[in-house]
Amino acid sequence: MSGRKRTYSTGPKRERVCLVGAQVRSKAGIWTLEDSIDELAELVRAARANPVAQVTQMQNRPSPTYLGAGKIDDLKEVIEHENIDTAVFDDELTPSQQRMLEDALKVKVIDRTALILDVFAQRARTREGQLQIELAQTEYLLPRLAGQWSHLERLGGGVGTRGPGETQIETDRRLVRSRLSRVKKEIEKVQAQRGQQRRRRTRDLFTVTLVGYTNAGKSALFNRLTSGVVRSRDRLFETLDTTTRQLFLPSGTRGAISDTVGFIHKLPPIVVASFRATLEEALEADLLLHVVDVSSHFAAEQVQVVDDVLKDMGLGETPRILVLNKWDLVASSPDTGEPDEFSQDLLPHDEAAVLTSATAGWGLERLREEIDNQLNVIAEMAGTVPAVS
Ligand SMILES: Nc1nc2c(ncn2[C@@H]2O[C@H](COP(=O)(O)OP(=O)(O)OP(=O)(O)O)[C@@H](O)[C@H]2O)c(=O)[nH]1
Ligand SMILES: [Mg+2]
Repeated sequence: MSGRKRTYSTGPKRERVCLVGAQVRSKAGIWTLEDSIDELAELVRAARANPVAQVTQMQNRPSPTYLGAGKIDDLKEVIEHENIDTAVFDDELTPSQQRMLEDALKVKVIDRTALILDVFAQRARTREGQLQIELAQTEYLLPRLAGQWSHLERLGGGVGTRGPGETQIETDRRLVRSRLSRVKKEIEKVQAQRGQQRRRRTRDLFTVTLVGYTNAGKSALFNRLTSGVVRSRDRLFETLDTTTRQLFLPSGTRGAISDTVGFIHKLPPIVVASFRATLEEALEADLLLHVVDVSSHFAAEQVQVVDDVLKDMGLGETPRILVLNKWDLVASSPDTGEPDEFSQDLLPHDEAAVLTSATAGWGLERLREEIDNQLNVIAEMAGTVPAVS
């Protein structure tokens, strides 16, 4: 063996990021400021940057400048001391807040929405996914673009104000608007095709959709329940596109099952809107499988986020099974195989729930049976007979 040291290329240098969060005391929900910042750090890593510092503030009322003046000074100090390239804020900033903060901090300022869009942009693989991201990014950009020029607009036209500045505003807006309408048209085309396929597929099949927080194990379960090969990885927003496969159940009932994009705390409305079409599979589902990572410290908070998004989408009443996944990580003796008994305390009383481990293969038969039962109940209520293969 040679004693020579090997050198490894580390790729492009990762940006050094300072995480910035604020929470108004009276508005503190079940997410603490700390939980939210921990998750922001995960998102920053998913965007291939390095969270190296954080500055947070509890506030009595929201500040027009996001942080109070004293905290902004603290933040400046951290930025200098830690050699920070980018400050990432845990909420959506208004265009004027963003400009003000960039002026004050002299580093790049990114908000949670832009960060999530960035992660999505890196993940989008299909044409539809790319278009949806482009739509969301363009919609995010439009008011900010206007903001960049608003100091000129405020001058109100007239002598001395017409010039390259004003022409530039108009040109930029026109360009962005025409891009918006082009992207929307293209998306409509792709969706019309998918709608047709879906109608053909679901005419006589029950449809089941996996929904849940990002990284809960939806794709891993999907692969277990079908012979699918959706990529399942330990990083946020691995899946952006919906994949559908046939599902065969113990009683012979046949259905279609779809894997979908994951949800996250403070999911920007722009993202929900542009992914609504992807989530149409969920909108038309007979049954939802709400997958939860039971090993997460935030499991209860994540369930709440998903319930809220589903309610907002008008899916509050769709029958669902709560799938408590990653059970292997919390089972008391993981080496002894699938536990027959589990603490009932973990299970909510008002919903059907099943414990699973997609990686260890636990609970899958119970899950299939539960899906089967529920679909049969739905069929009875609707007076239809489930398709039998
Ligand atoms: N230990 C353990 N790990 C699991 C289990 N299910 C999934 N995982 C792991 O959790 C990570 C995320 O799984 P995915 O299937 O990609 O999760 P997802 O819900 O599809 O995530 P998004 O597509 O990002 O929304 C992967 O590394 C999986 O291997 C499980 O039951 N036990
Ligand atoms: Mg996935």
